[in-house]
Amino acid sequence: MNAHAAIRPPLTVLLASPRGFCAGVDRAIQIVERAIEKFGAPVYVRHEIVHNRHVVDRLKAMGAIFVEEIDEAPADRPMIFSAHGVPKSVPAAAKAREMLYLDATCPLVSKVHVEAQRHFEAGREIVLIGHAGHPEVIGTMGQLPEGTVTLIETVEDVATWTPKDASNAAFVTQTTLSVDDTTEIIEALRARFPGIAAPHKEDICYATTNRQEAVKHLAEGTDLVLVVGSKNSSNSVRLVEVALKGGAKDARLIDDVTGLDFAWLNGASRVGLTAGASAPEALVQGVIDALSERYEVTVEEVAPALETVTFKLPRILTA
Ligand code: 0O3
Ligand code: SF4
Repeated sequence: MNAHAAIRPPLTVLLASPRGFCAGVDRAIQIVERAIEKFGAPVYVRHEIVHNRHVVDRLKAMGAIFVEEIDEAPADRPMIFSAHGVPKSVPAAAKAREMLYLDATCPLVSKVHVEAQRHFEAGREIVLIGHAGHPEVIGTMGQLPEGTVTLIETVEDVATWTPKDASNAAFVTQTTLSVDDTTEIIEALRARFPGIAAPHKEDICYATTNRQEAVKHLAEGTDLVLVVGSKNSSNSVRLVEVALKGGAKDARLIDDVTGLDFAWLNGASRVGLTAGASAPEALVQGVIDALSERYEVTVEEVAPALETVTFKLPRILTA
């Protein structure tokens, strides 16, 4: 051991598991990679395939071009829709332009689209619990005619929703919300509309639930929780909130190790570490490596759930 190593202070890193890529993100990234392999570069992607700067930069280097709307791309190149889902008007426009398109919408987001459609066909008035302006919310609302889905963001919003027939209402949710905040909103909805039609289980997906659960298990008593993820990643931002609510003294979202300010660790002995569903594992390891250069790090995995979910790729890419 050299002299420098001998004076490193001890630091326990509580490493959340599961963390990082979920099955929907893994599938979406593979769709872009395989499409480049099959069709050659460039392939176009509508919106960031997932909300992670590193993922997007890597795919750009491989030959993906990211656009916000399909008319920014030529009609004769493949177009991929992001994991967050798209309004129905988007595939319709792609068909009208005779584009080859691949839908990387997570199957669990598509499931919510189907639920919303079923409620609509059953004549129910629908609320979507979610965050305004998020692409998943735009995609889910865009499954149905404009004005037929009302967005609710908070418990306060519940009081202002006045369906024409209070006995014939339904709700669906964004997949990446805070489980606890959403429970409060659903309780408020049920208190006002006792018969409101609800998802079988809930629309918050398994990956969101498990990542939040793991952070809850480790947050109490930590000096700092680091969440690896990009600022526009809703599920990653939720992990910071869950850590703070769960008792962490501080919690920060960082894109990668370069976002880590060691001043946050002054006096710290227990640090939590996790990653949002769109953040690559190598970035987490980069943080552990950087911490290990300054501290005598002991990594303890906190793993309240095991994940085995995988999703199939579209047939056109596997044939
Ligand atoms: O929805 P969110 O901003 O969390 O999106 P990310 O960071 O790309 O993570 C994947 C989640 C998703 C595609 C929708 O559920
Ligand atoms: Fe699918 Fe959930 Fe991942 Fe979103 S967070 S892509 S819904 S598995």
